[in-house]
Amino acid sequence: MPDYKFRIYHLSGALVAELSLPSNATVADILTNLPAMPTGSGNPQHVTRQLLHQGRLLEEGEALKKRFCLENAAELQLLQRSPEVQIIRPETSIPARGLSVALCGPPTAGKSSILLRCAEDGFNEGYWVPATGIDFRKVYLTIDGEAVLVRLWDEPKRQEHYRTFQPPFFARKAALIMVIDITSDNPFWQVDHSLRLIEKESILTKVMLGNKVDLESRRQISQADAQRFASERGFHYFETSAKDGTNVTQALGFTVVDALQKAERGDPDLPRPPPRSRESACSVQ
Ligand SMILES: Nc1nc2c(ncn2[C@@H]2O[C@H](COP(=O)(O)OP(=O)(O)OP(=O)(O)O)[C@@H](O)[C@H]2O)c(=O)[nH]1
Ligand SMILES: [Mg+2]
Repeated sequence: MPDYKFRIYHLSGALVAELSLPSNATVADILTNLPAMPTGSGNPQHVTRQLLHQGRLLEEGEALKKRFCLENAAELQLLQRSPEVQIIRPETSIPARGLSVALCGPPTAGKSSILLRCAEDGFNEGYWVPATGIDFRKVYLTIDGEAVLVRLWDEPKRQEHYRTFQPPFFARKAALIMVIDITSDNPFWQVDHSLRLIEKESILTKVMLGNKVDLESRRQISQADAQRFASERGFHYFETSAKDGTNVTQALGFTVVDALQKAERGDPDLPRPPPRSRESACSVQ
């Protein structure tokens, strides 16, 4: 049986790809084989993609053989869009879903400042030390209009990790946001050590923030080098400023959408989602 040939176009008419796929392939196989789209901003971005054939939306599981049995070539249109993410203050609706996200990283990289930017859209010039050692804030997002509660945890000082009365900091977190300081001459201090601490945890998504980009003239590490370090360790990389807010919402939104999508997909390689929490009908930690 010959392969099927597909030409995929943007709605603008620009050609996206030409593919040859075996007759037992599905619509999902076409989507998987499409090239990644440039994001423009340089930041990672989630894109939802769907295909149209002669004006009809195709289901992902649809078999190509059944759909195109009379043809050996077809033209399809690609629909794609990014989820719209906003931080909402104050809470305006009851979130349907919730998850816990851990902020961690070297001292003074800006973890507490990222937390404050997310929770209150504020910034402190001085060091900001949480009174209790461990701090967490509730941050409400909307993703395409759906409210999501993010429990954002600030990493305690190192010695707090080892206090016996506290549960391990990284346990039951859906995602990890590692903050590094691009103006530091040792920006990756203890990053690999932290990664060893989370080896056994159910972390779905890892994001690294190269923070303090408002201090560009004091930059010690190039974006390309930081990006390479991050992706070698399985992190998505953003450059942020907790001071002026650059990319903070985008990075948090990406983290949350990615973790929720992975939890929903229920990939067999991923840890099972934990039980439902009180405030959430469909919750992952
Ligand atoms: N210019 C600039 N300064 C920042 C930024 N983020 C944090 N800072 C400053 O960096 C210092 C440390 O910030 P924190 O948020 O306390 O850093 P941290 O990672 O929580 O530090 P520890 O909890 O002590 O490990 C403070 O003086 C902040 O004002 C940023 O994006 N730009
Ligand atoms: Mg702090």
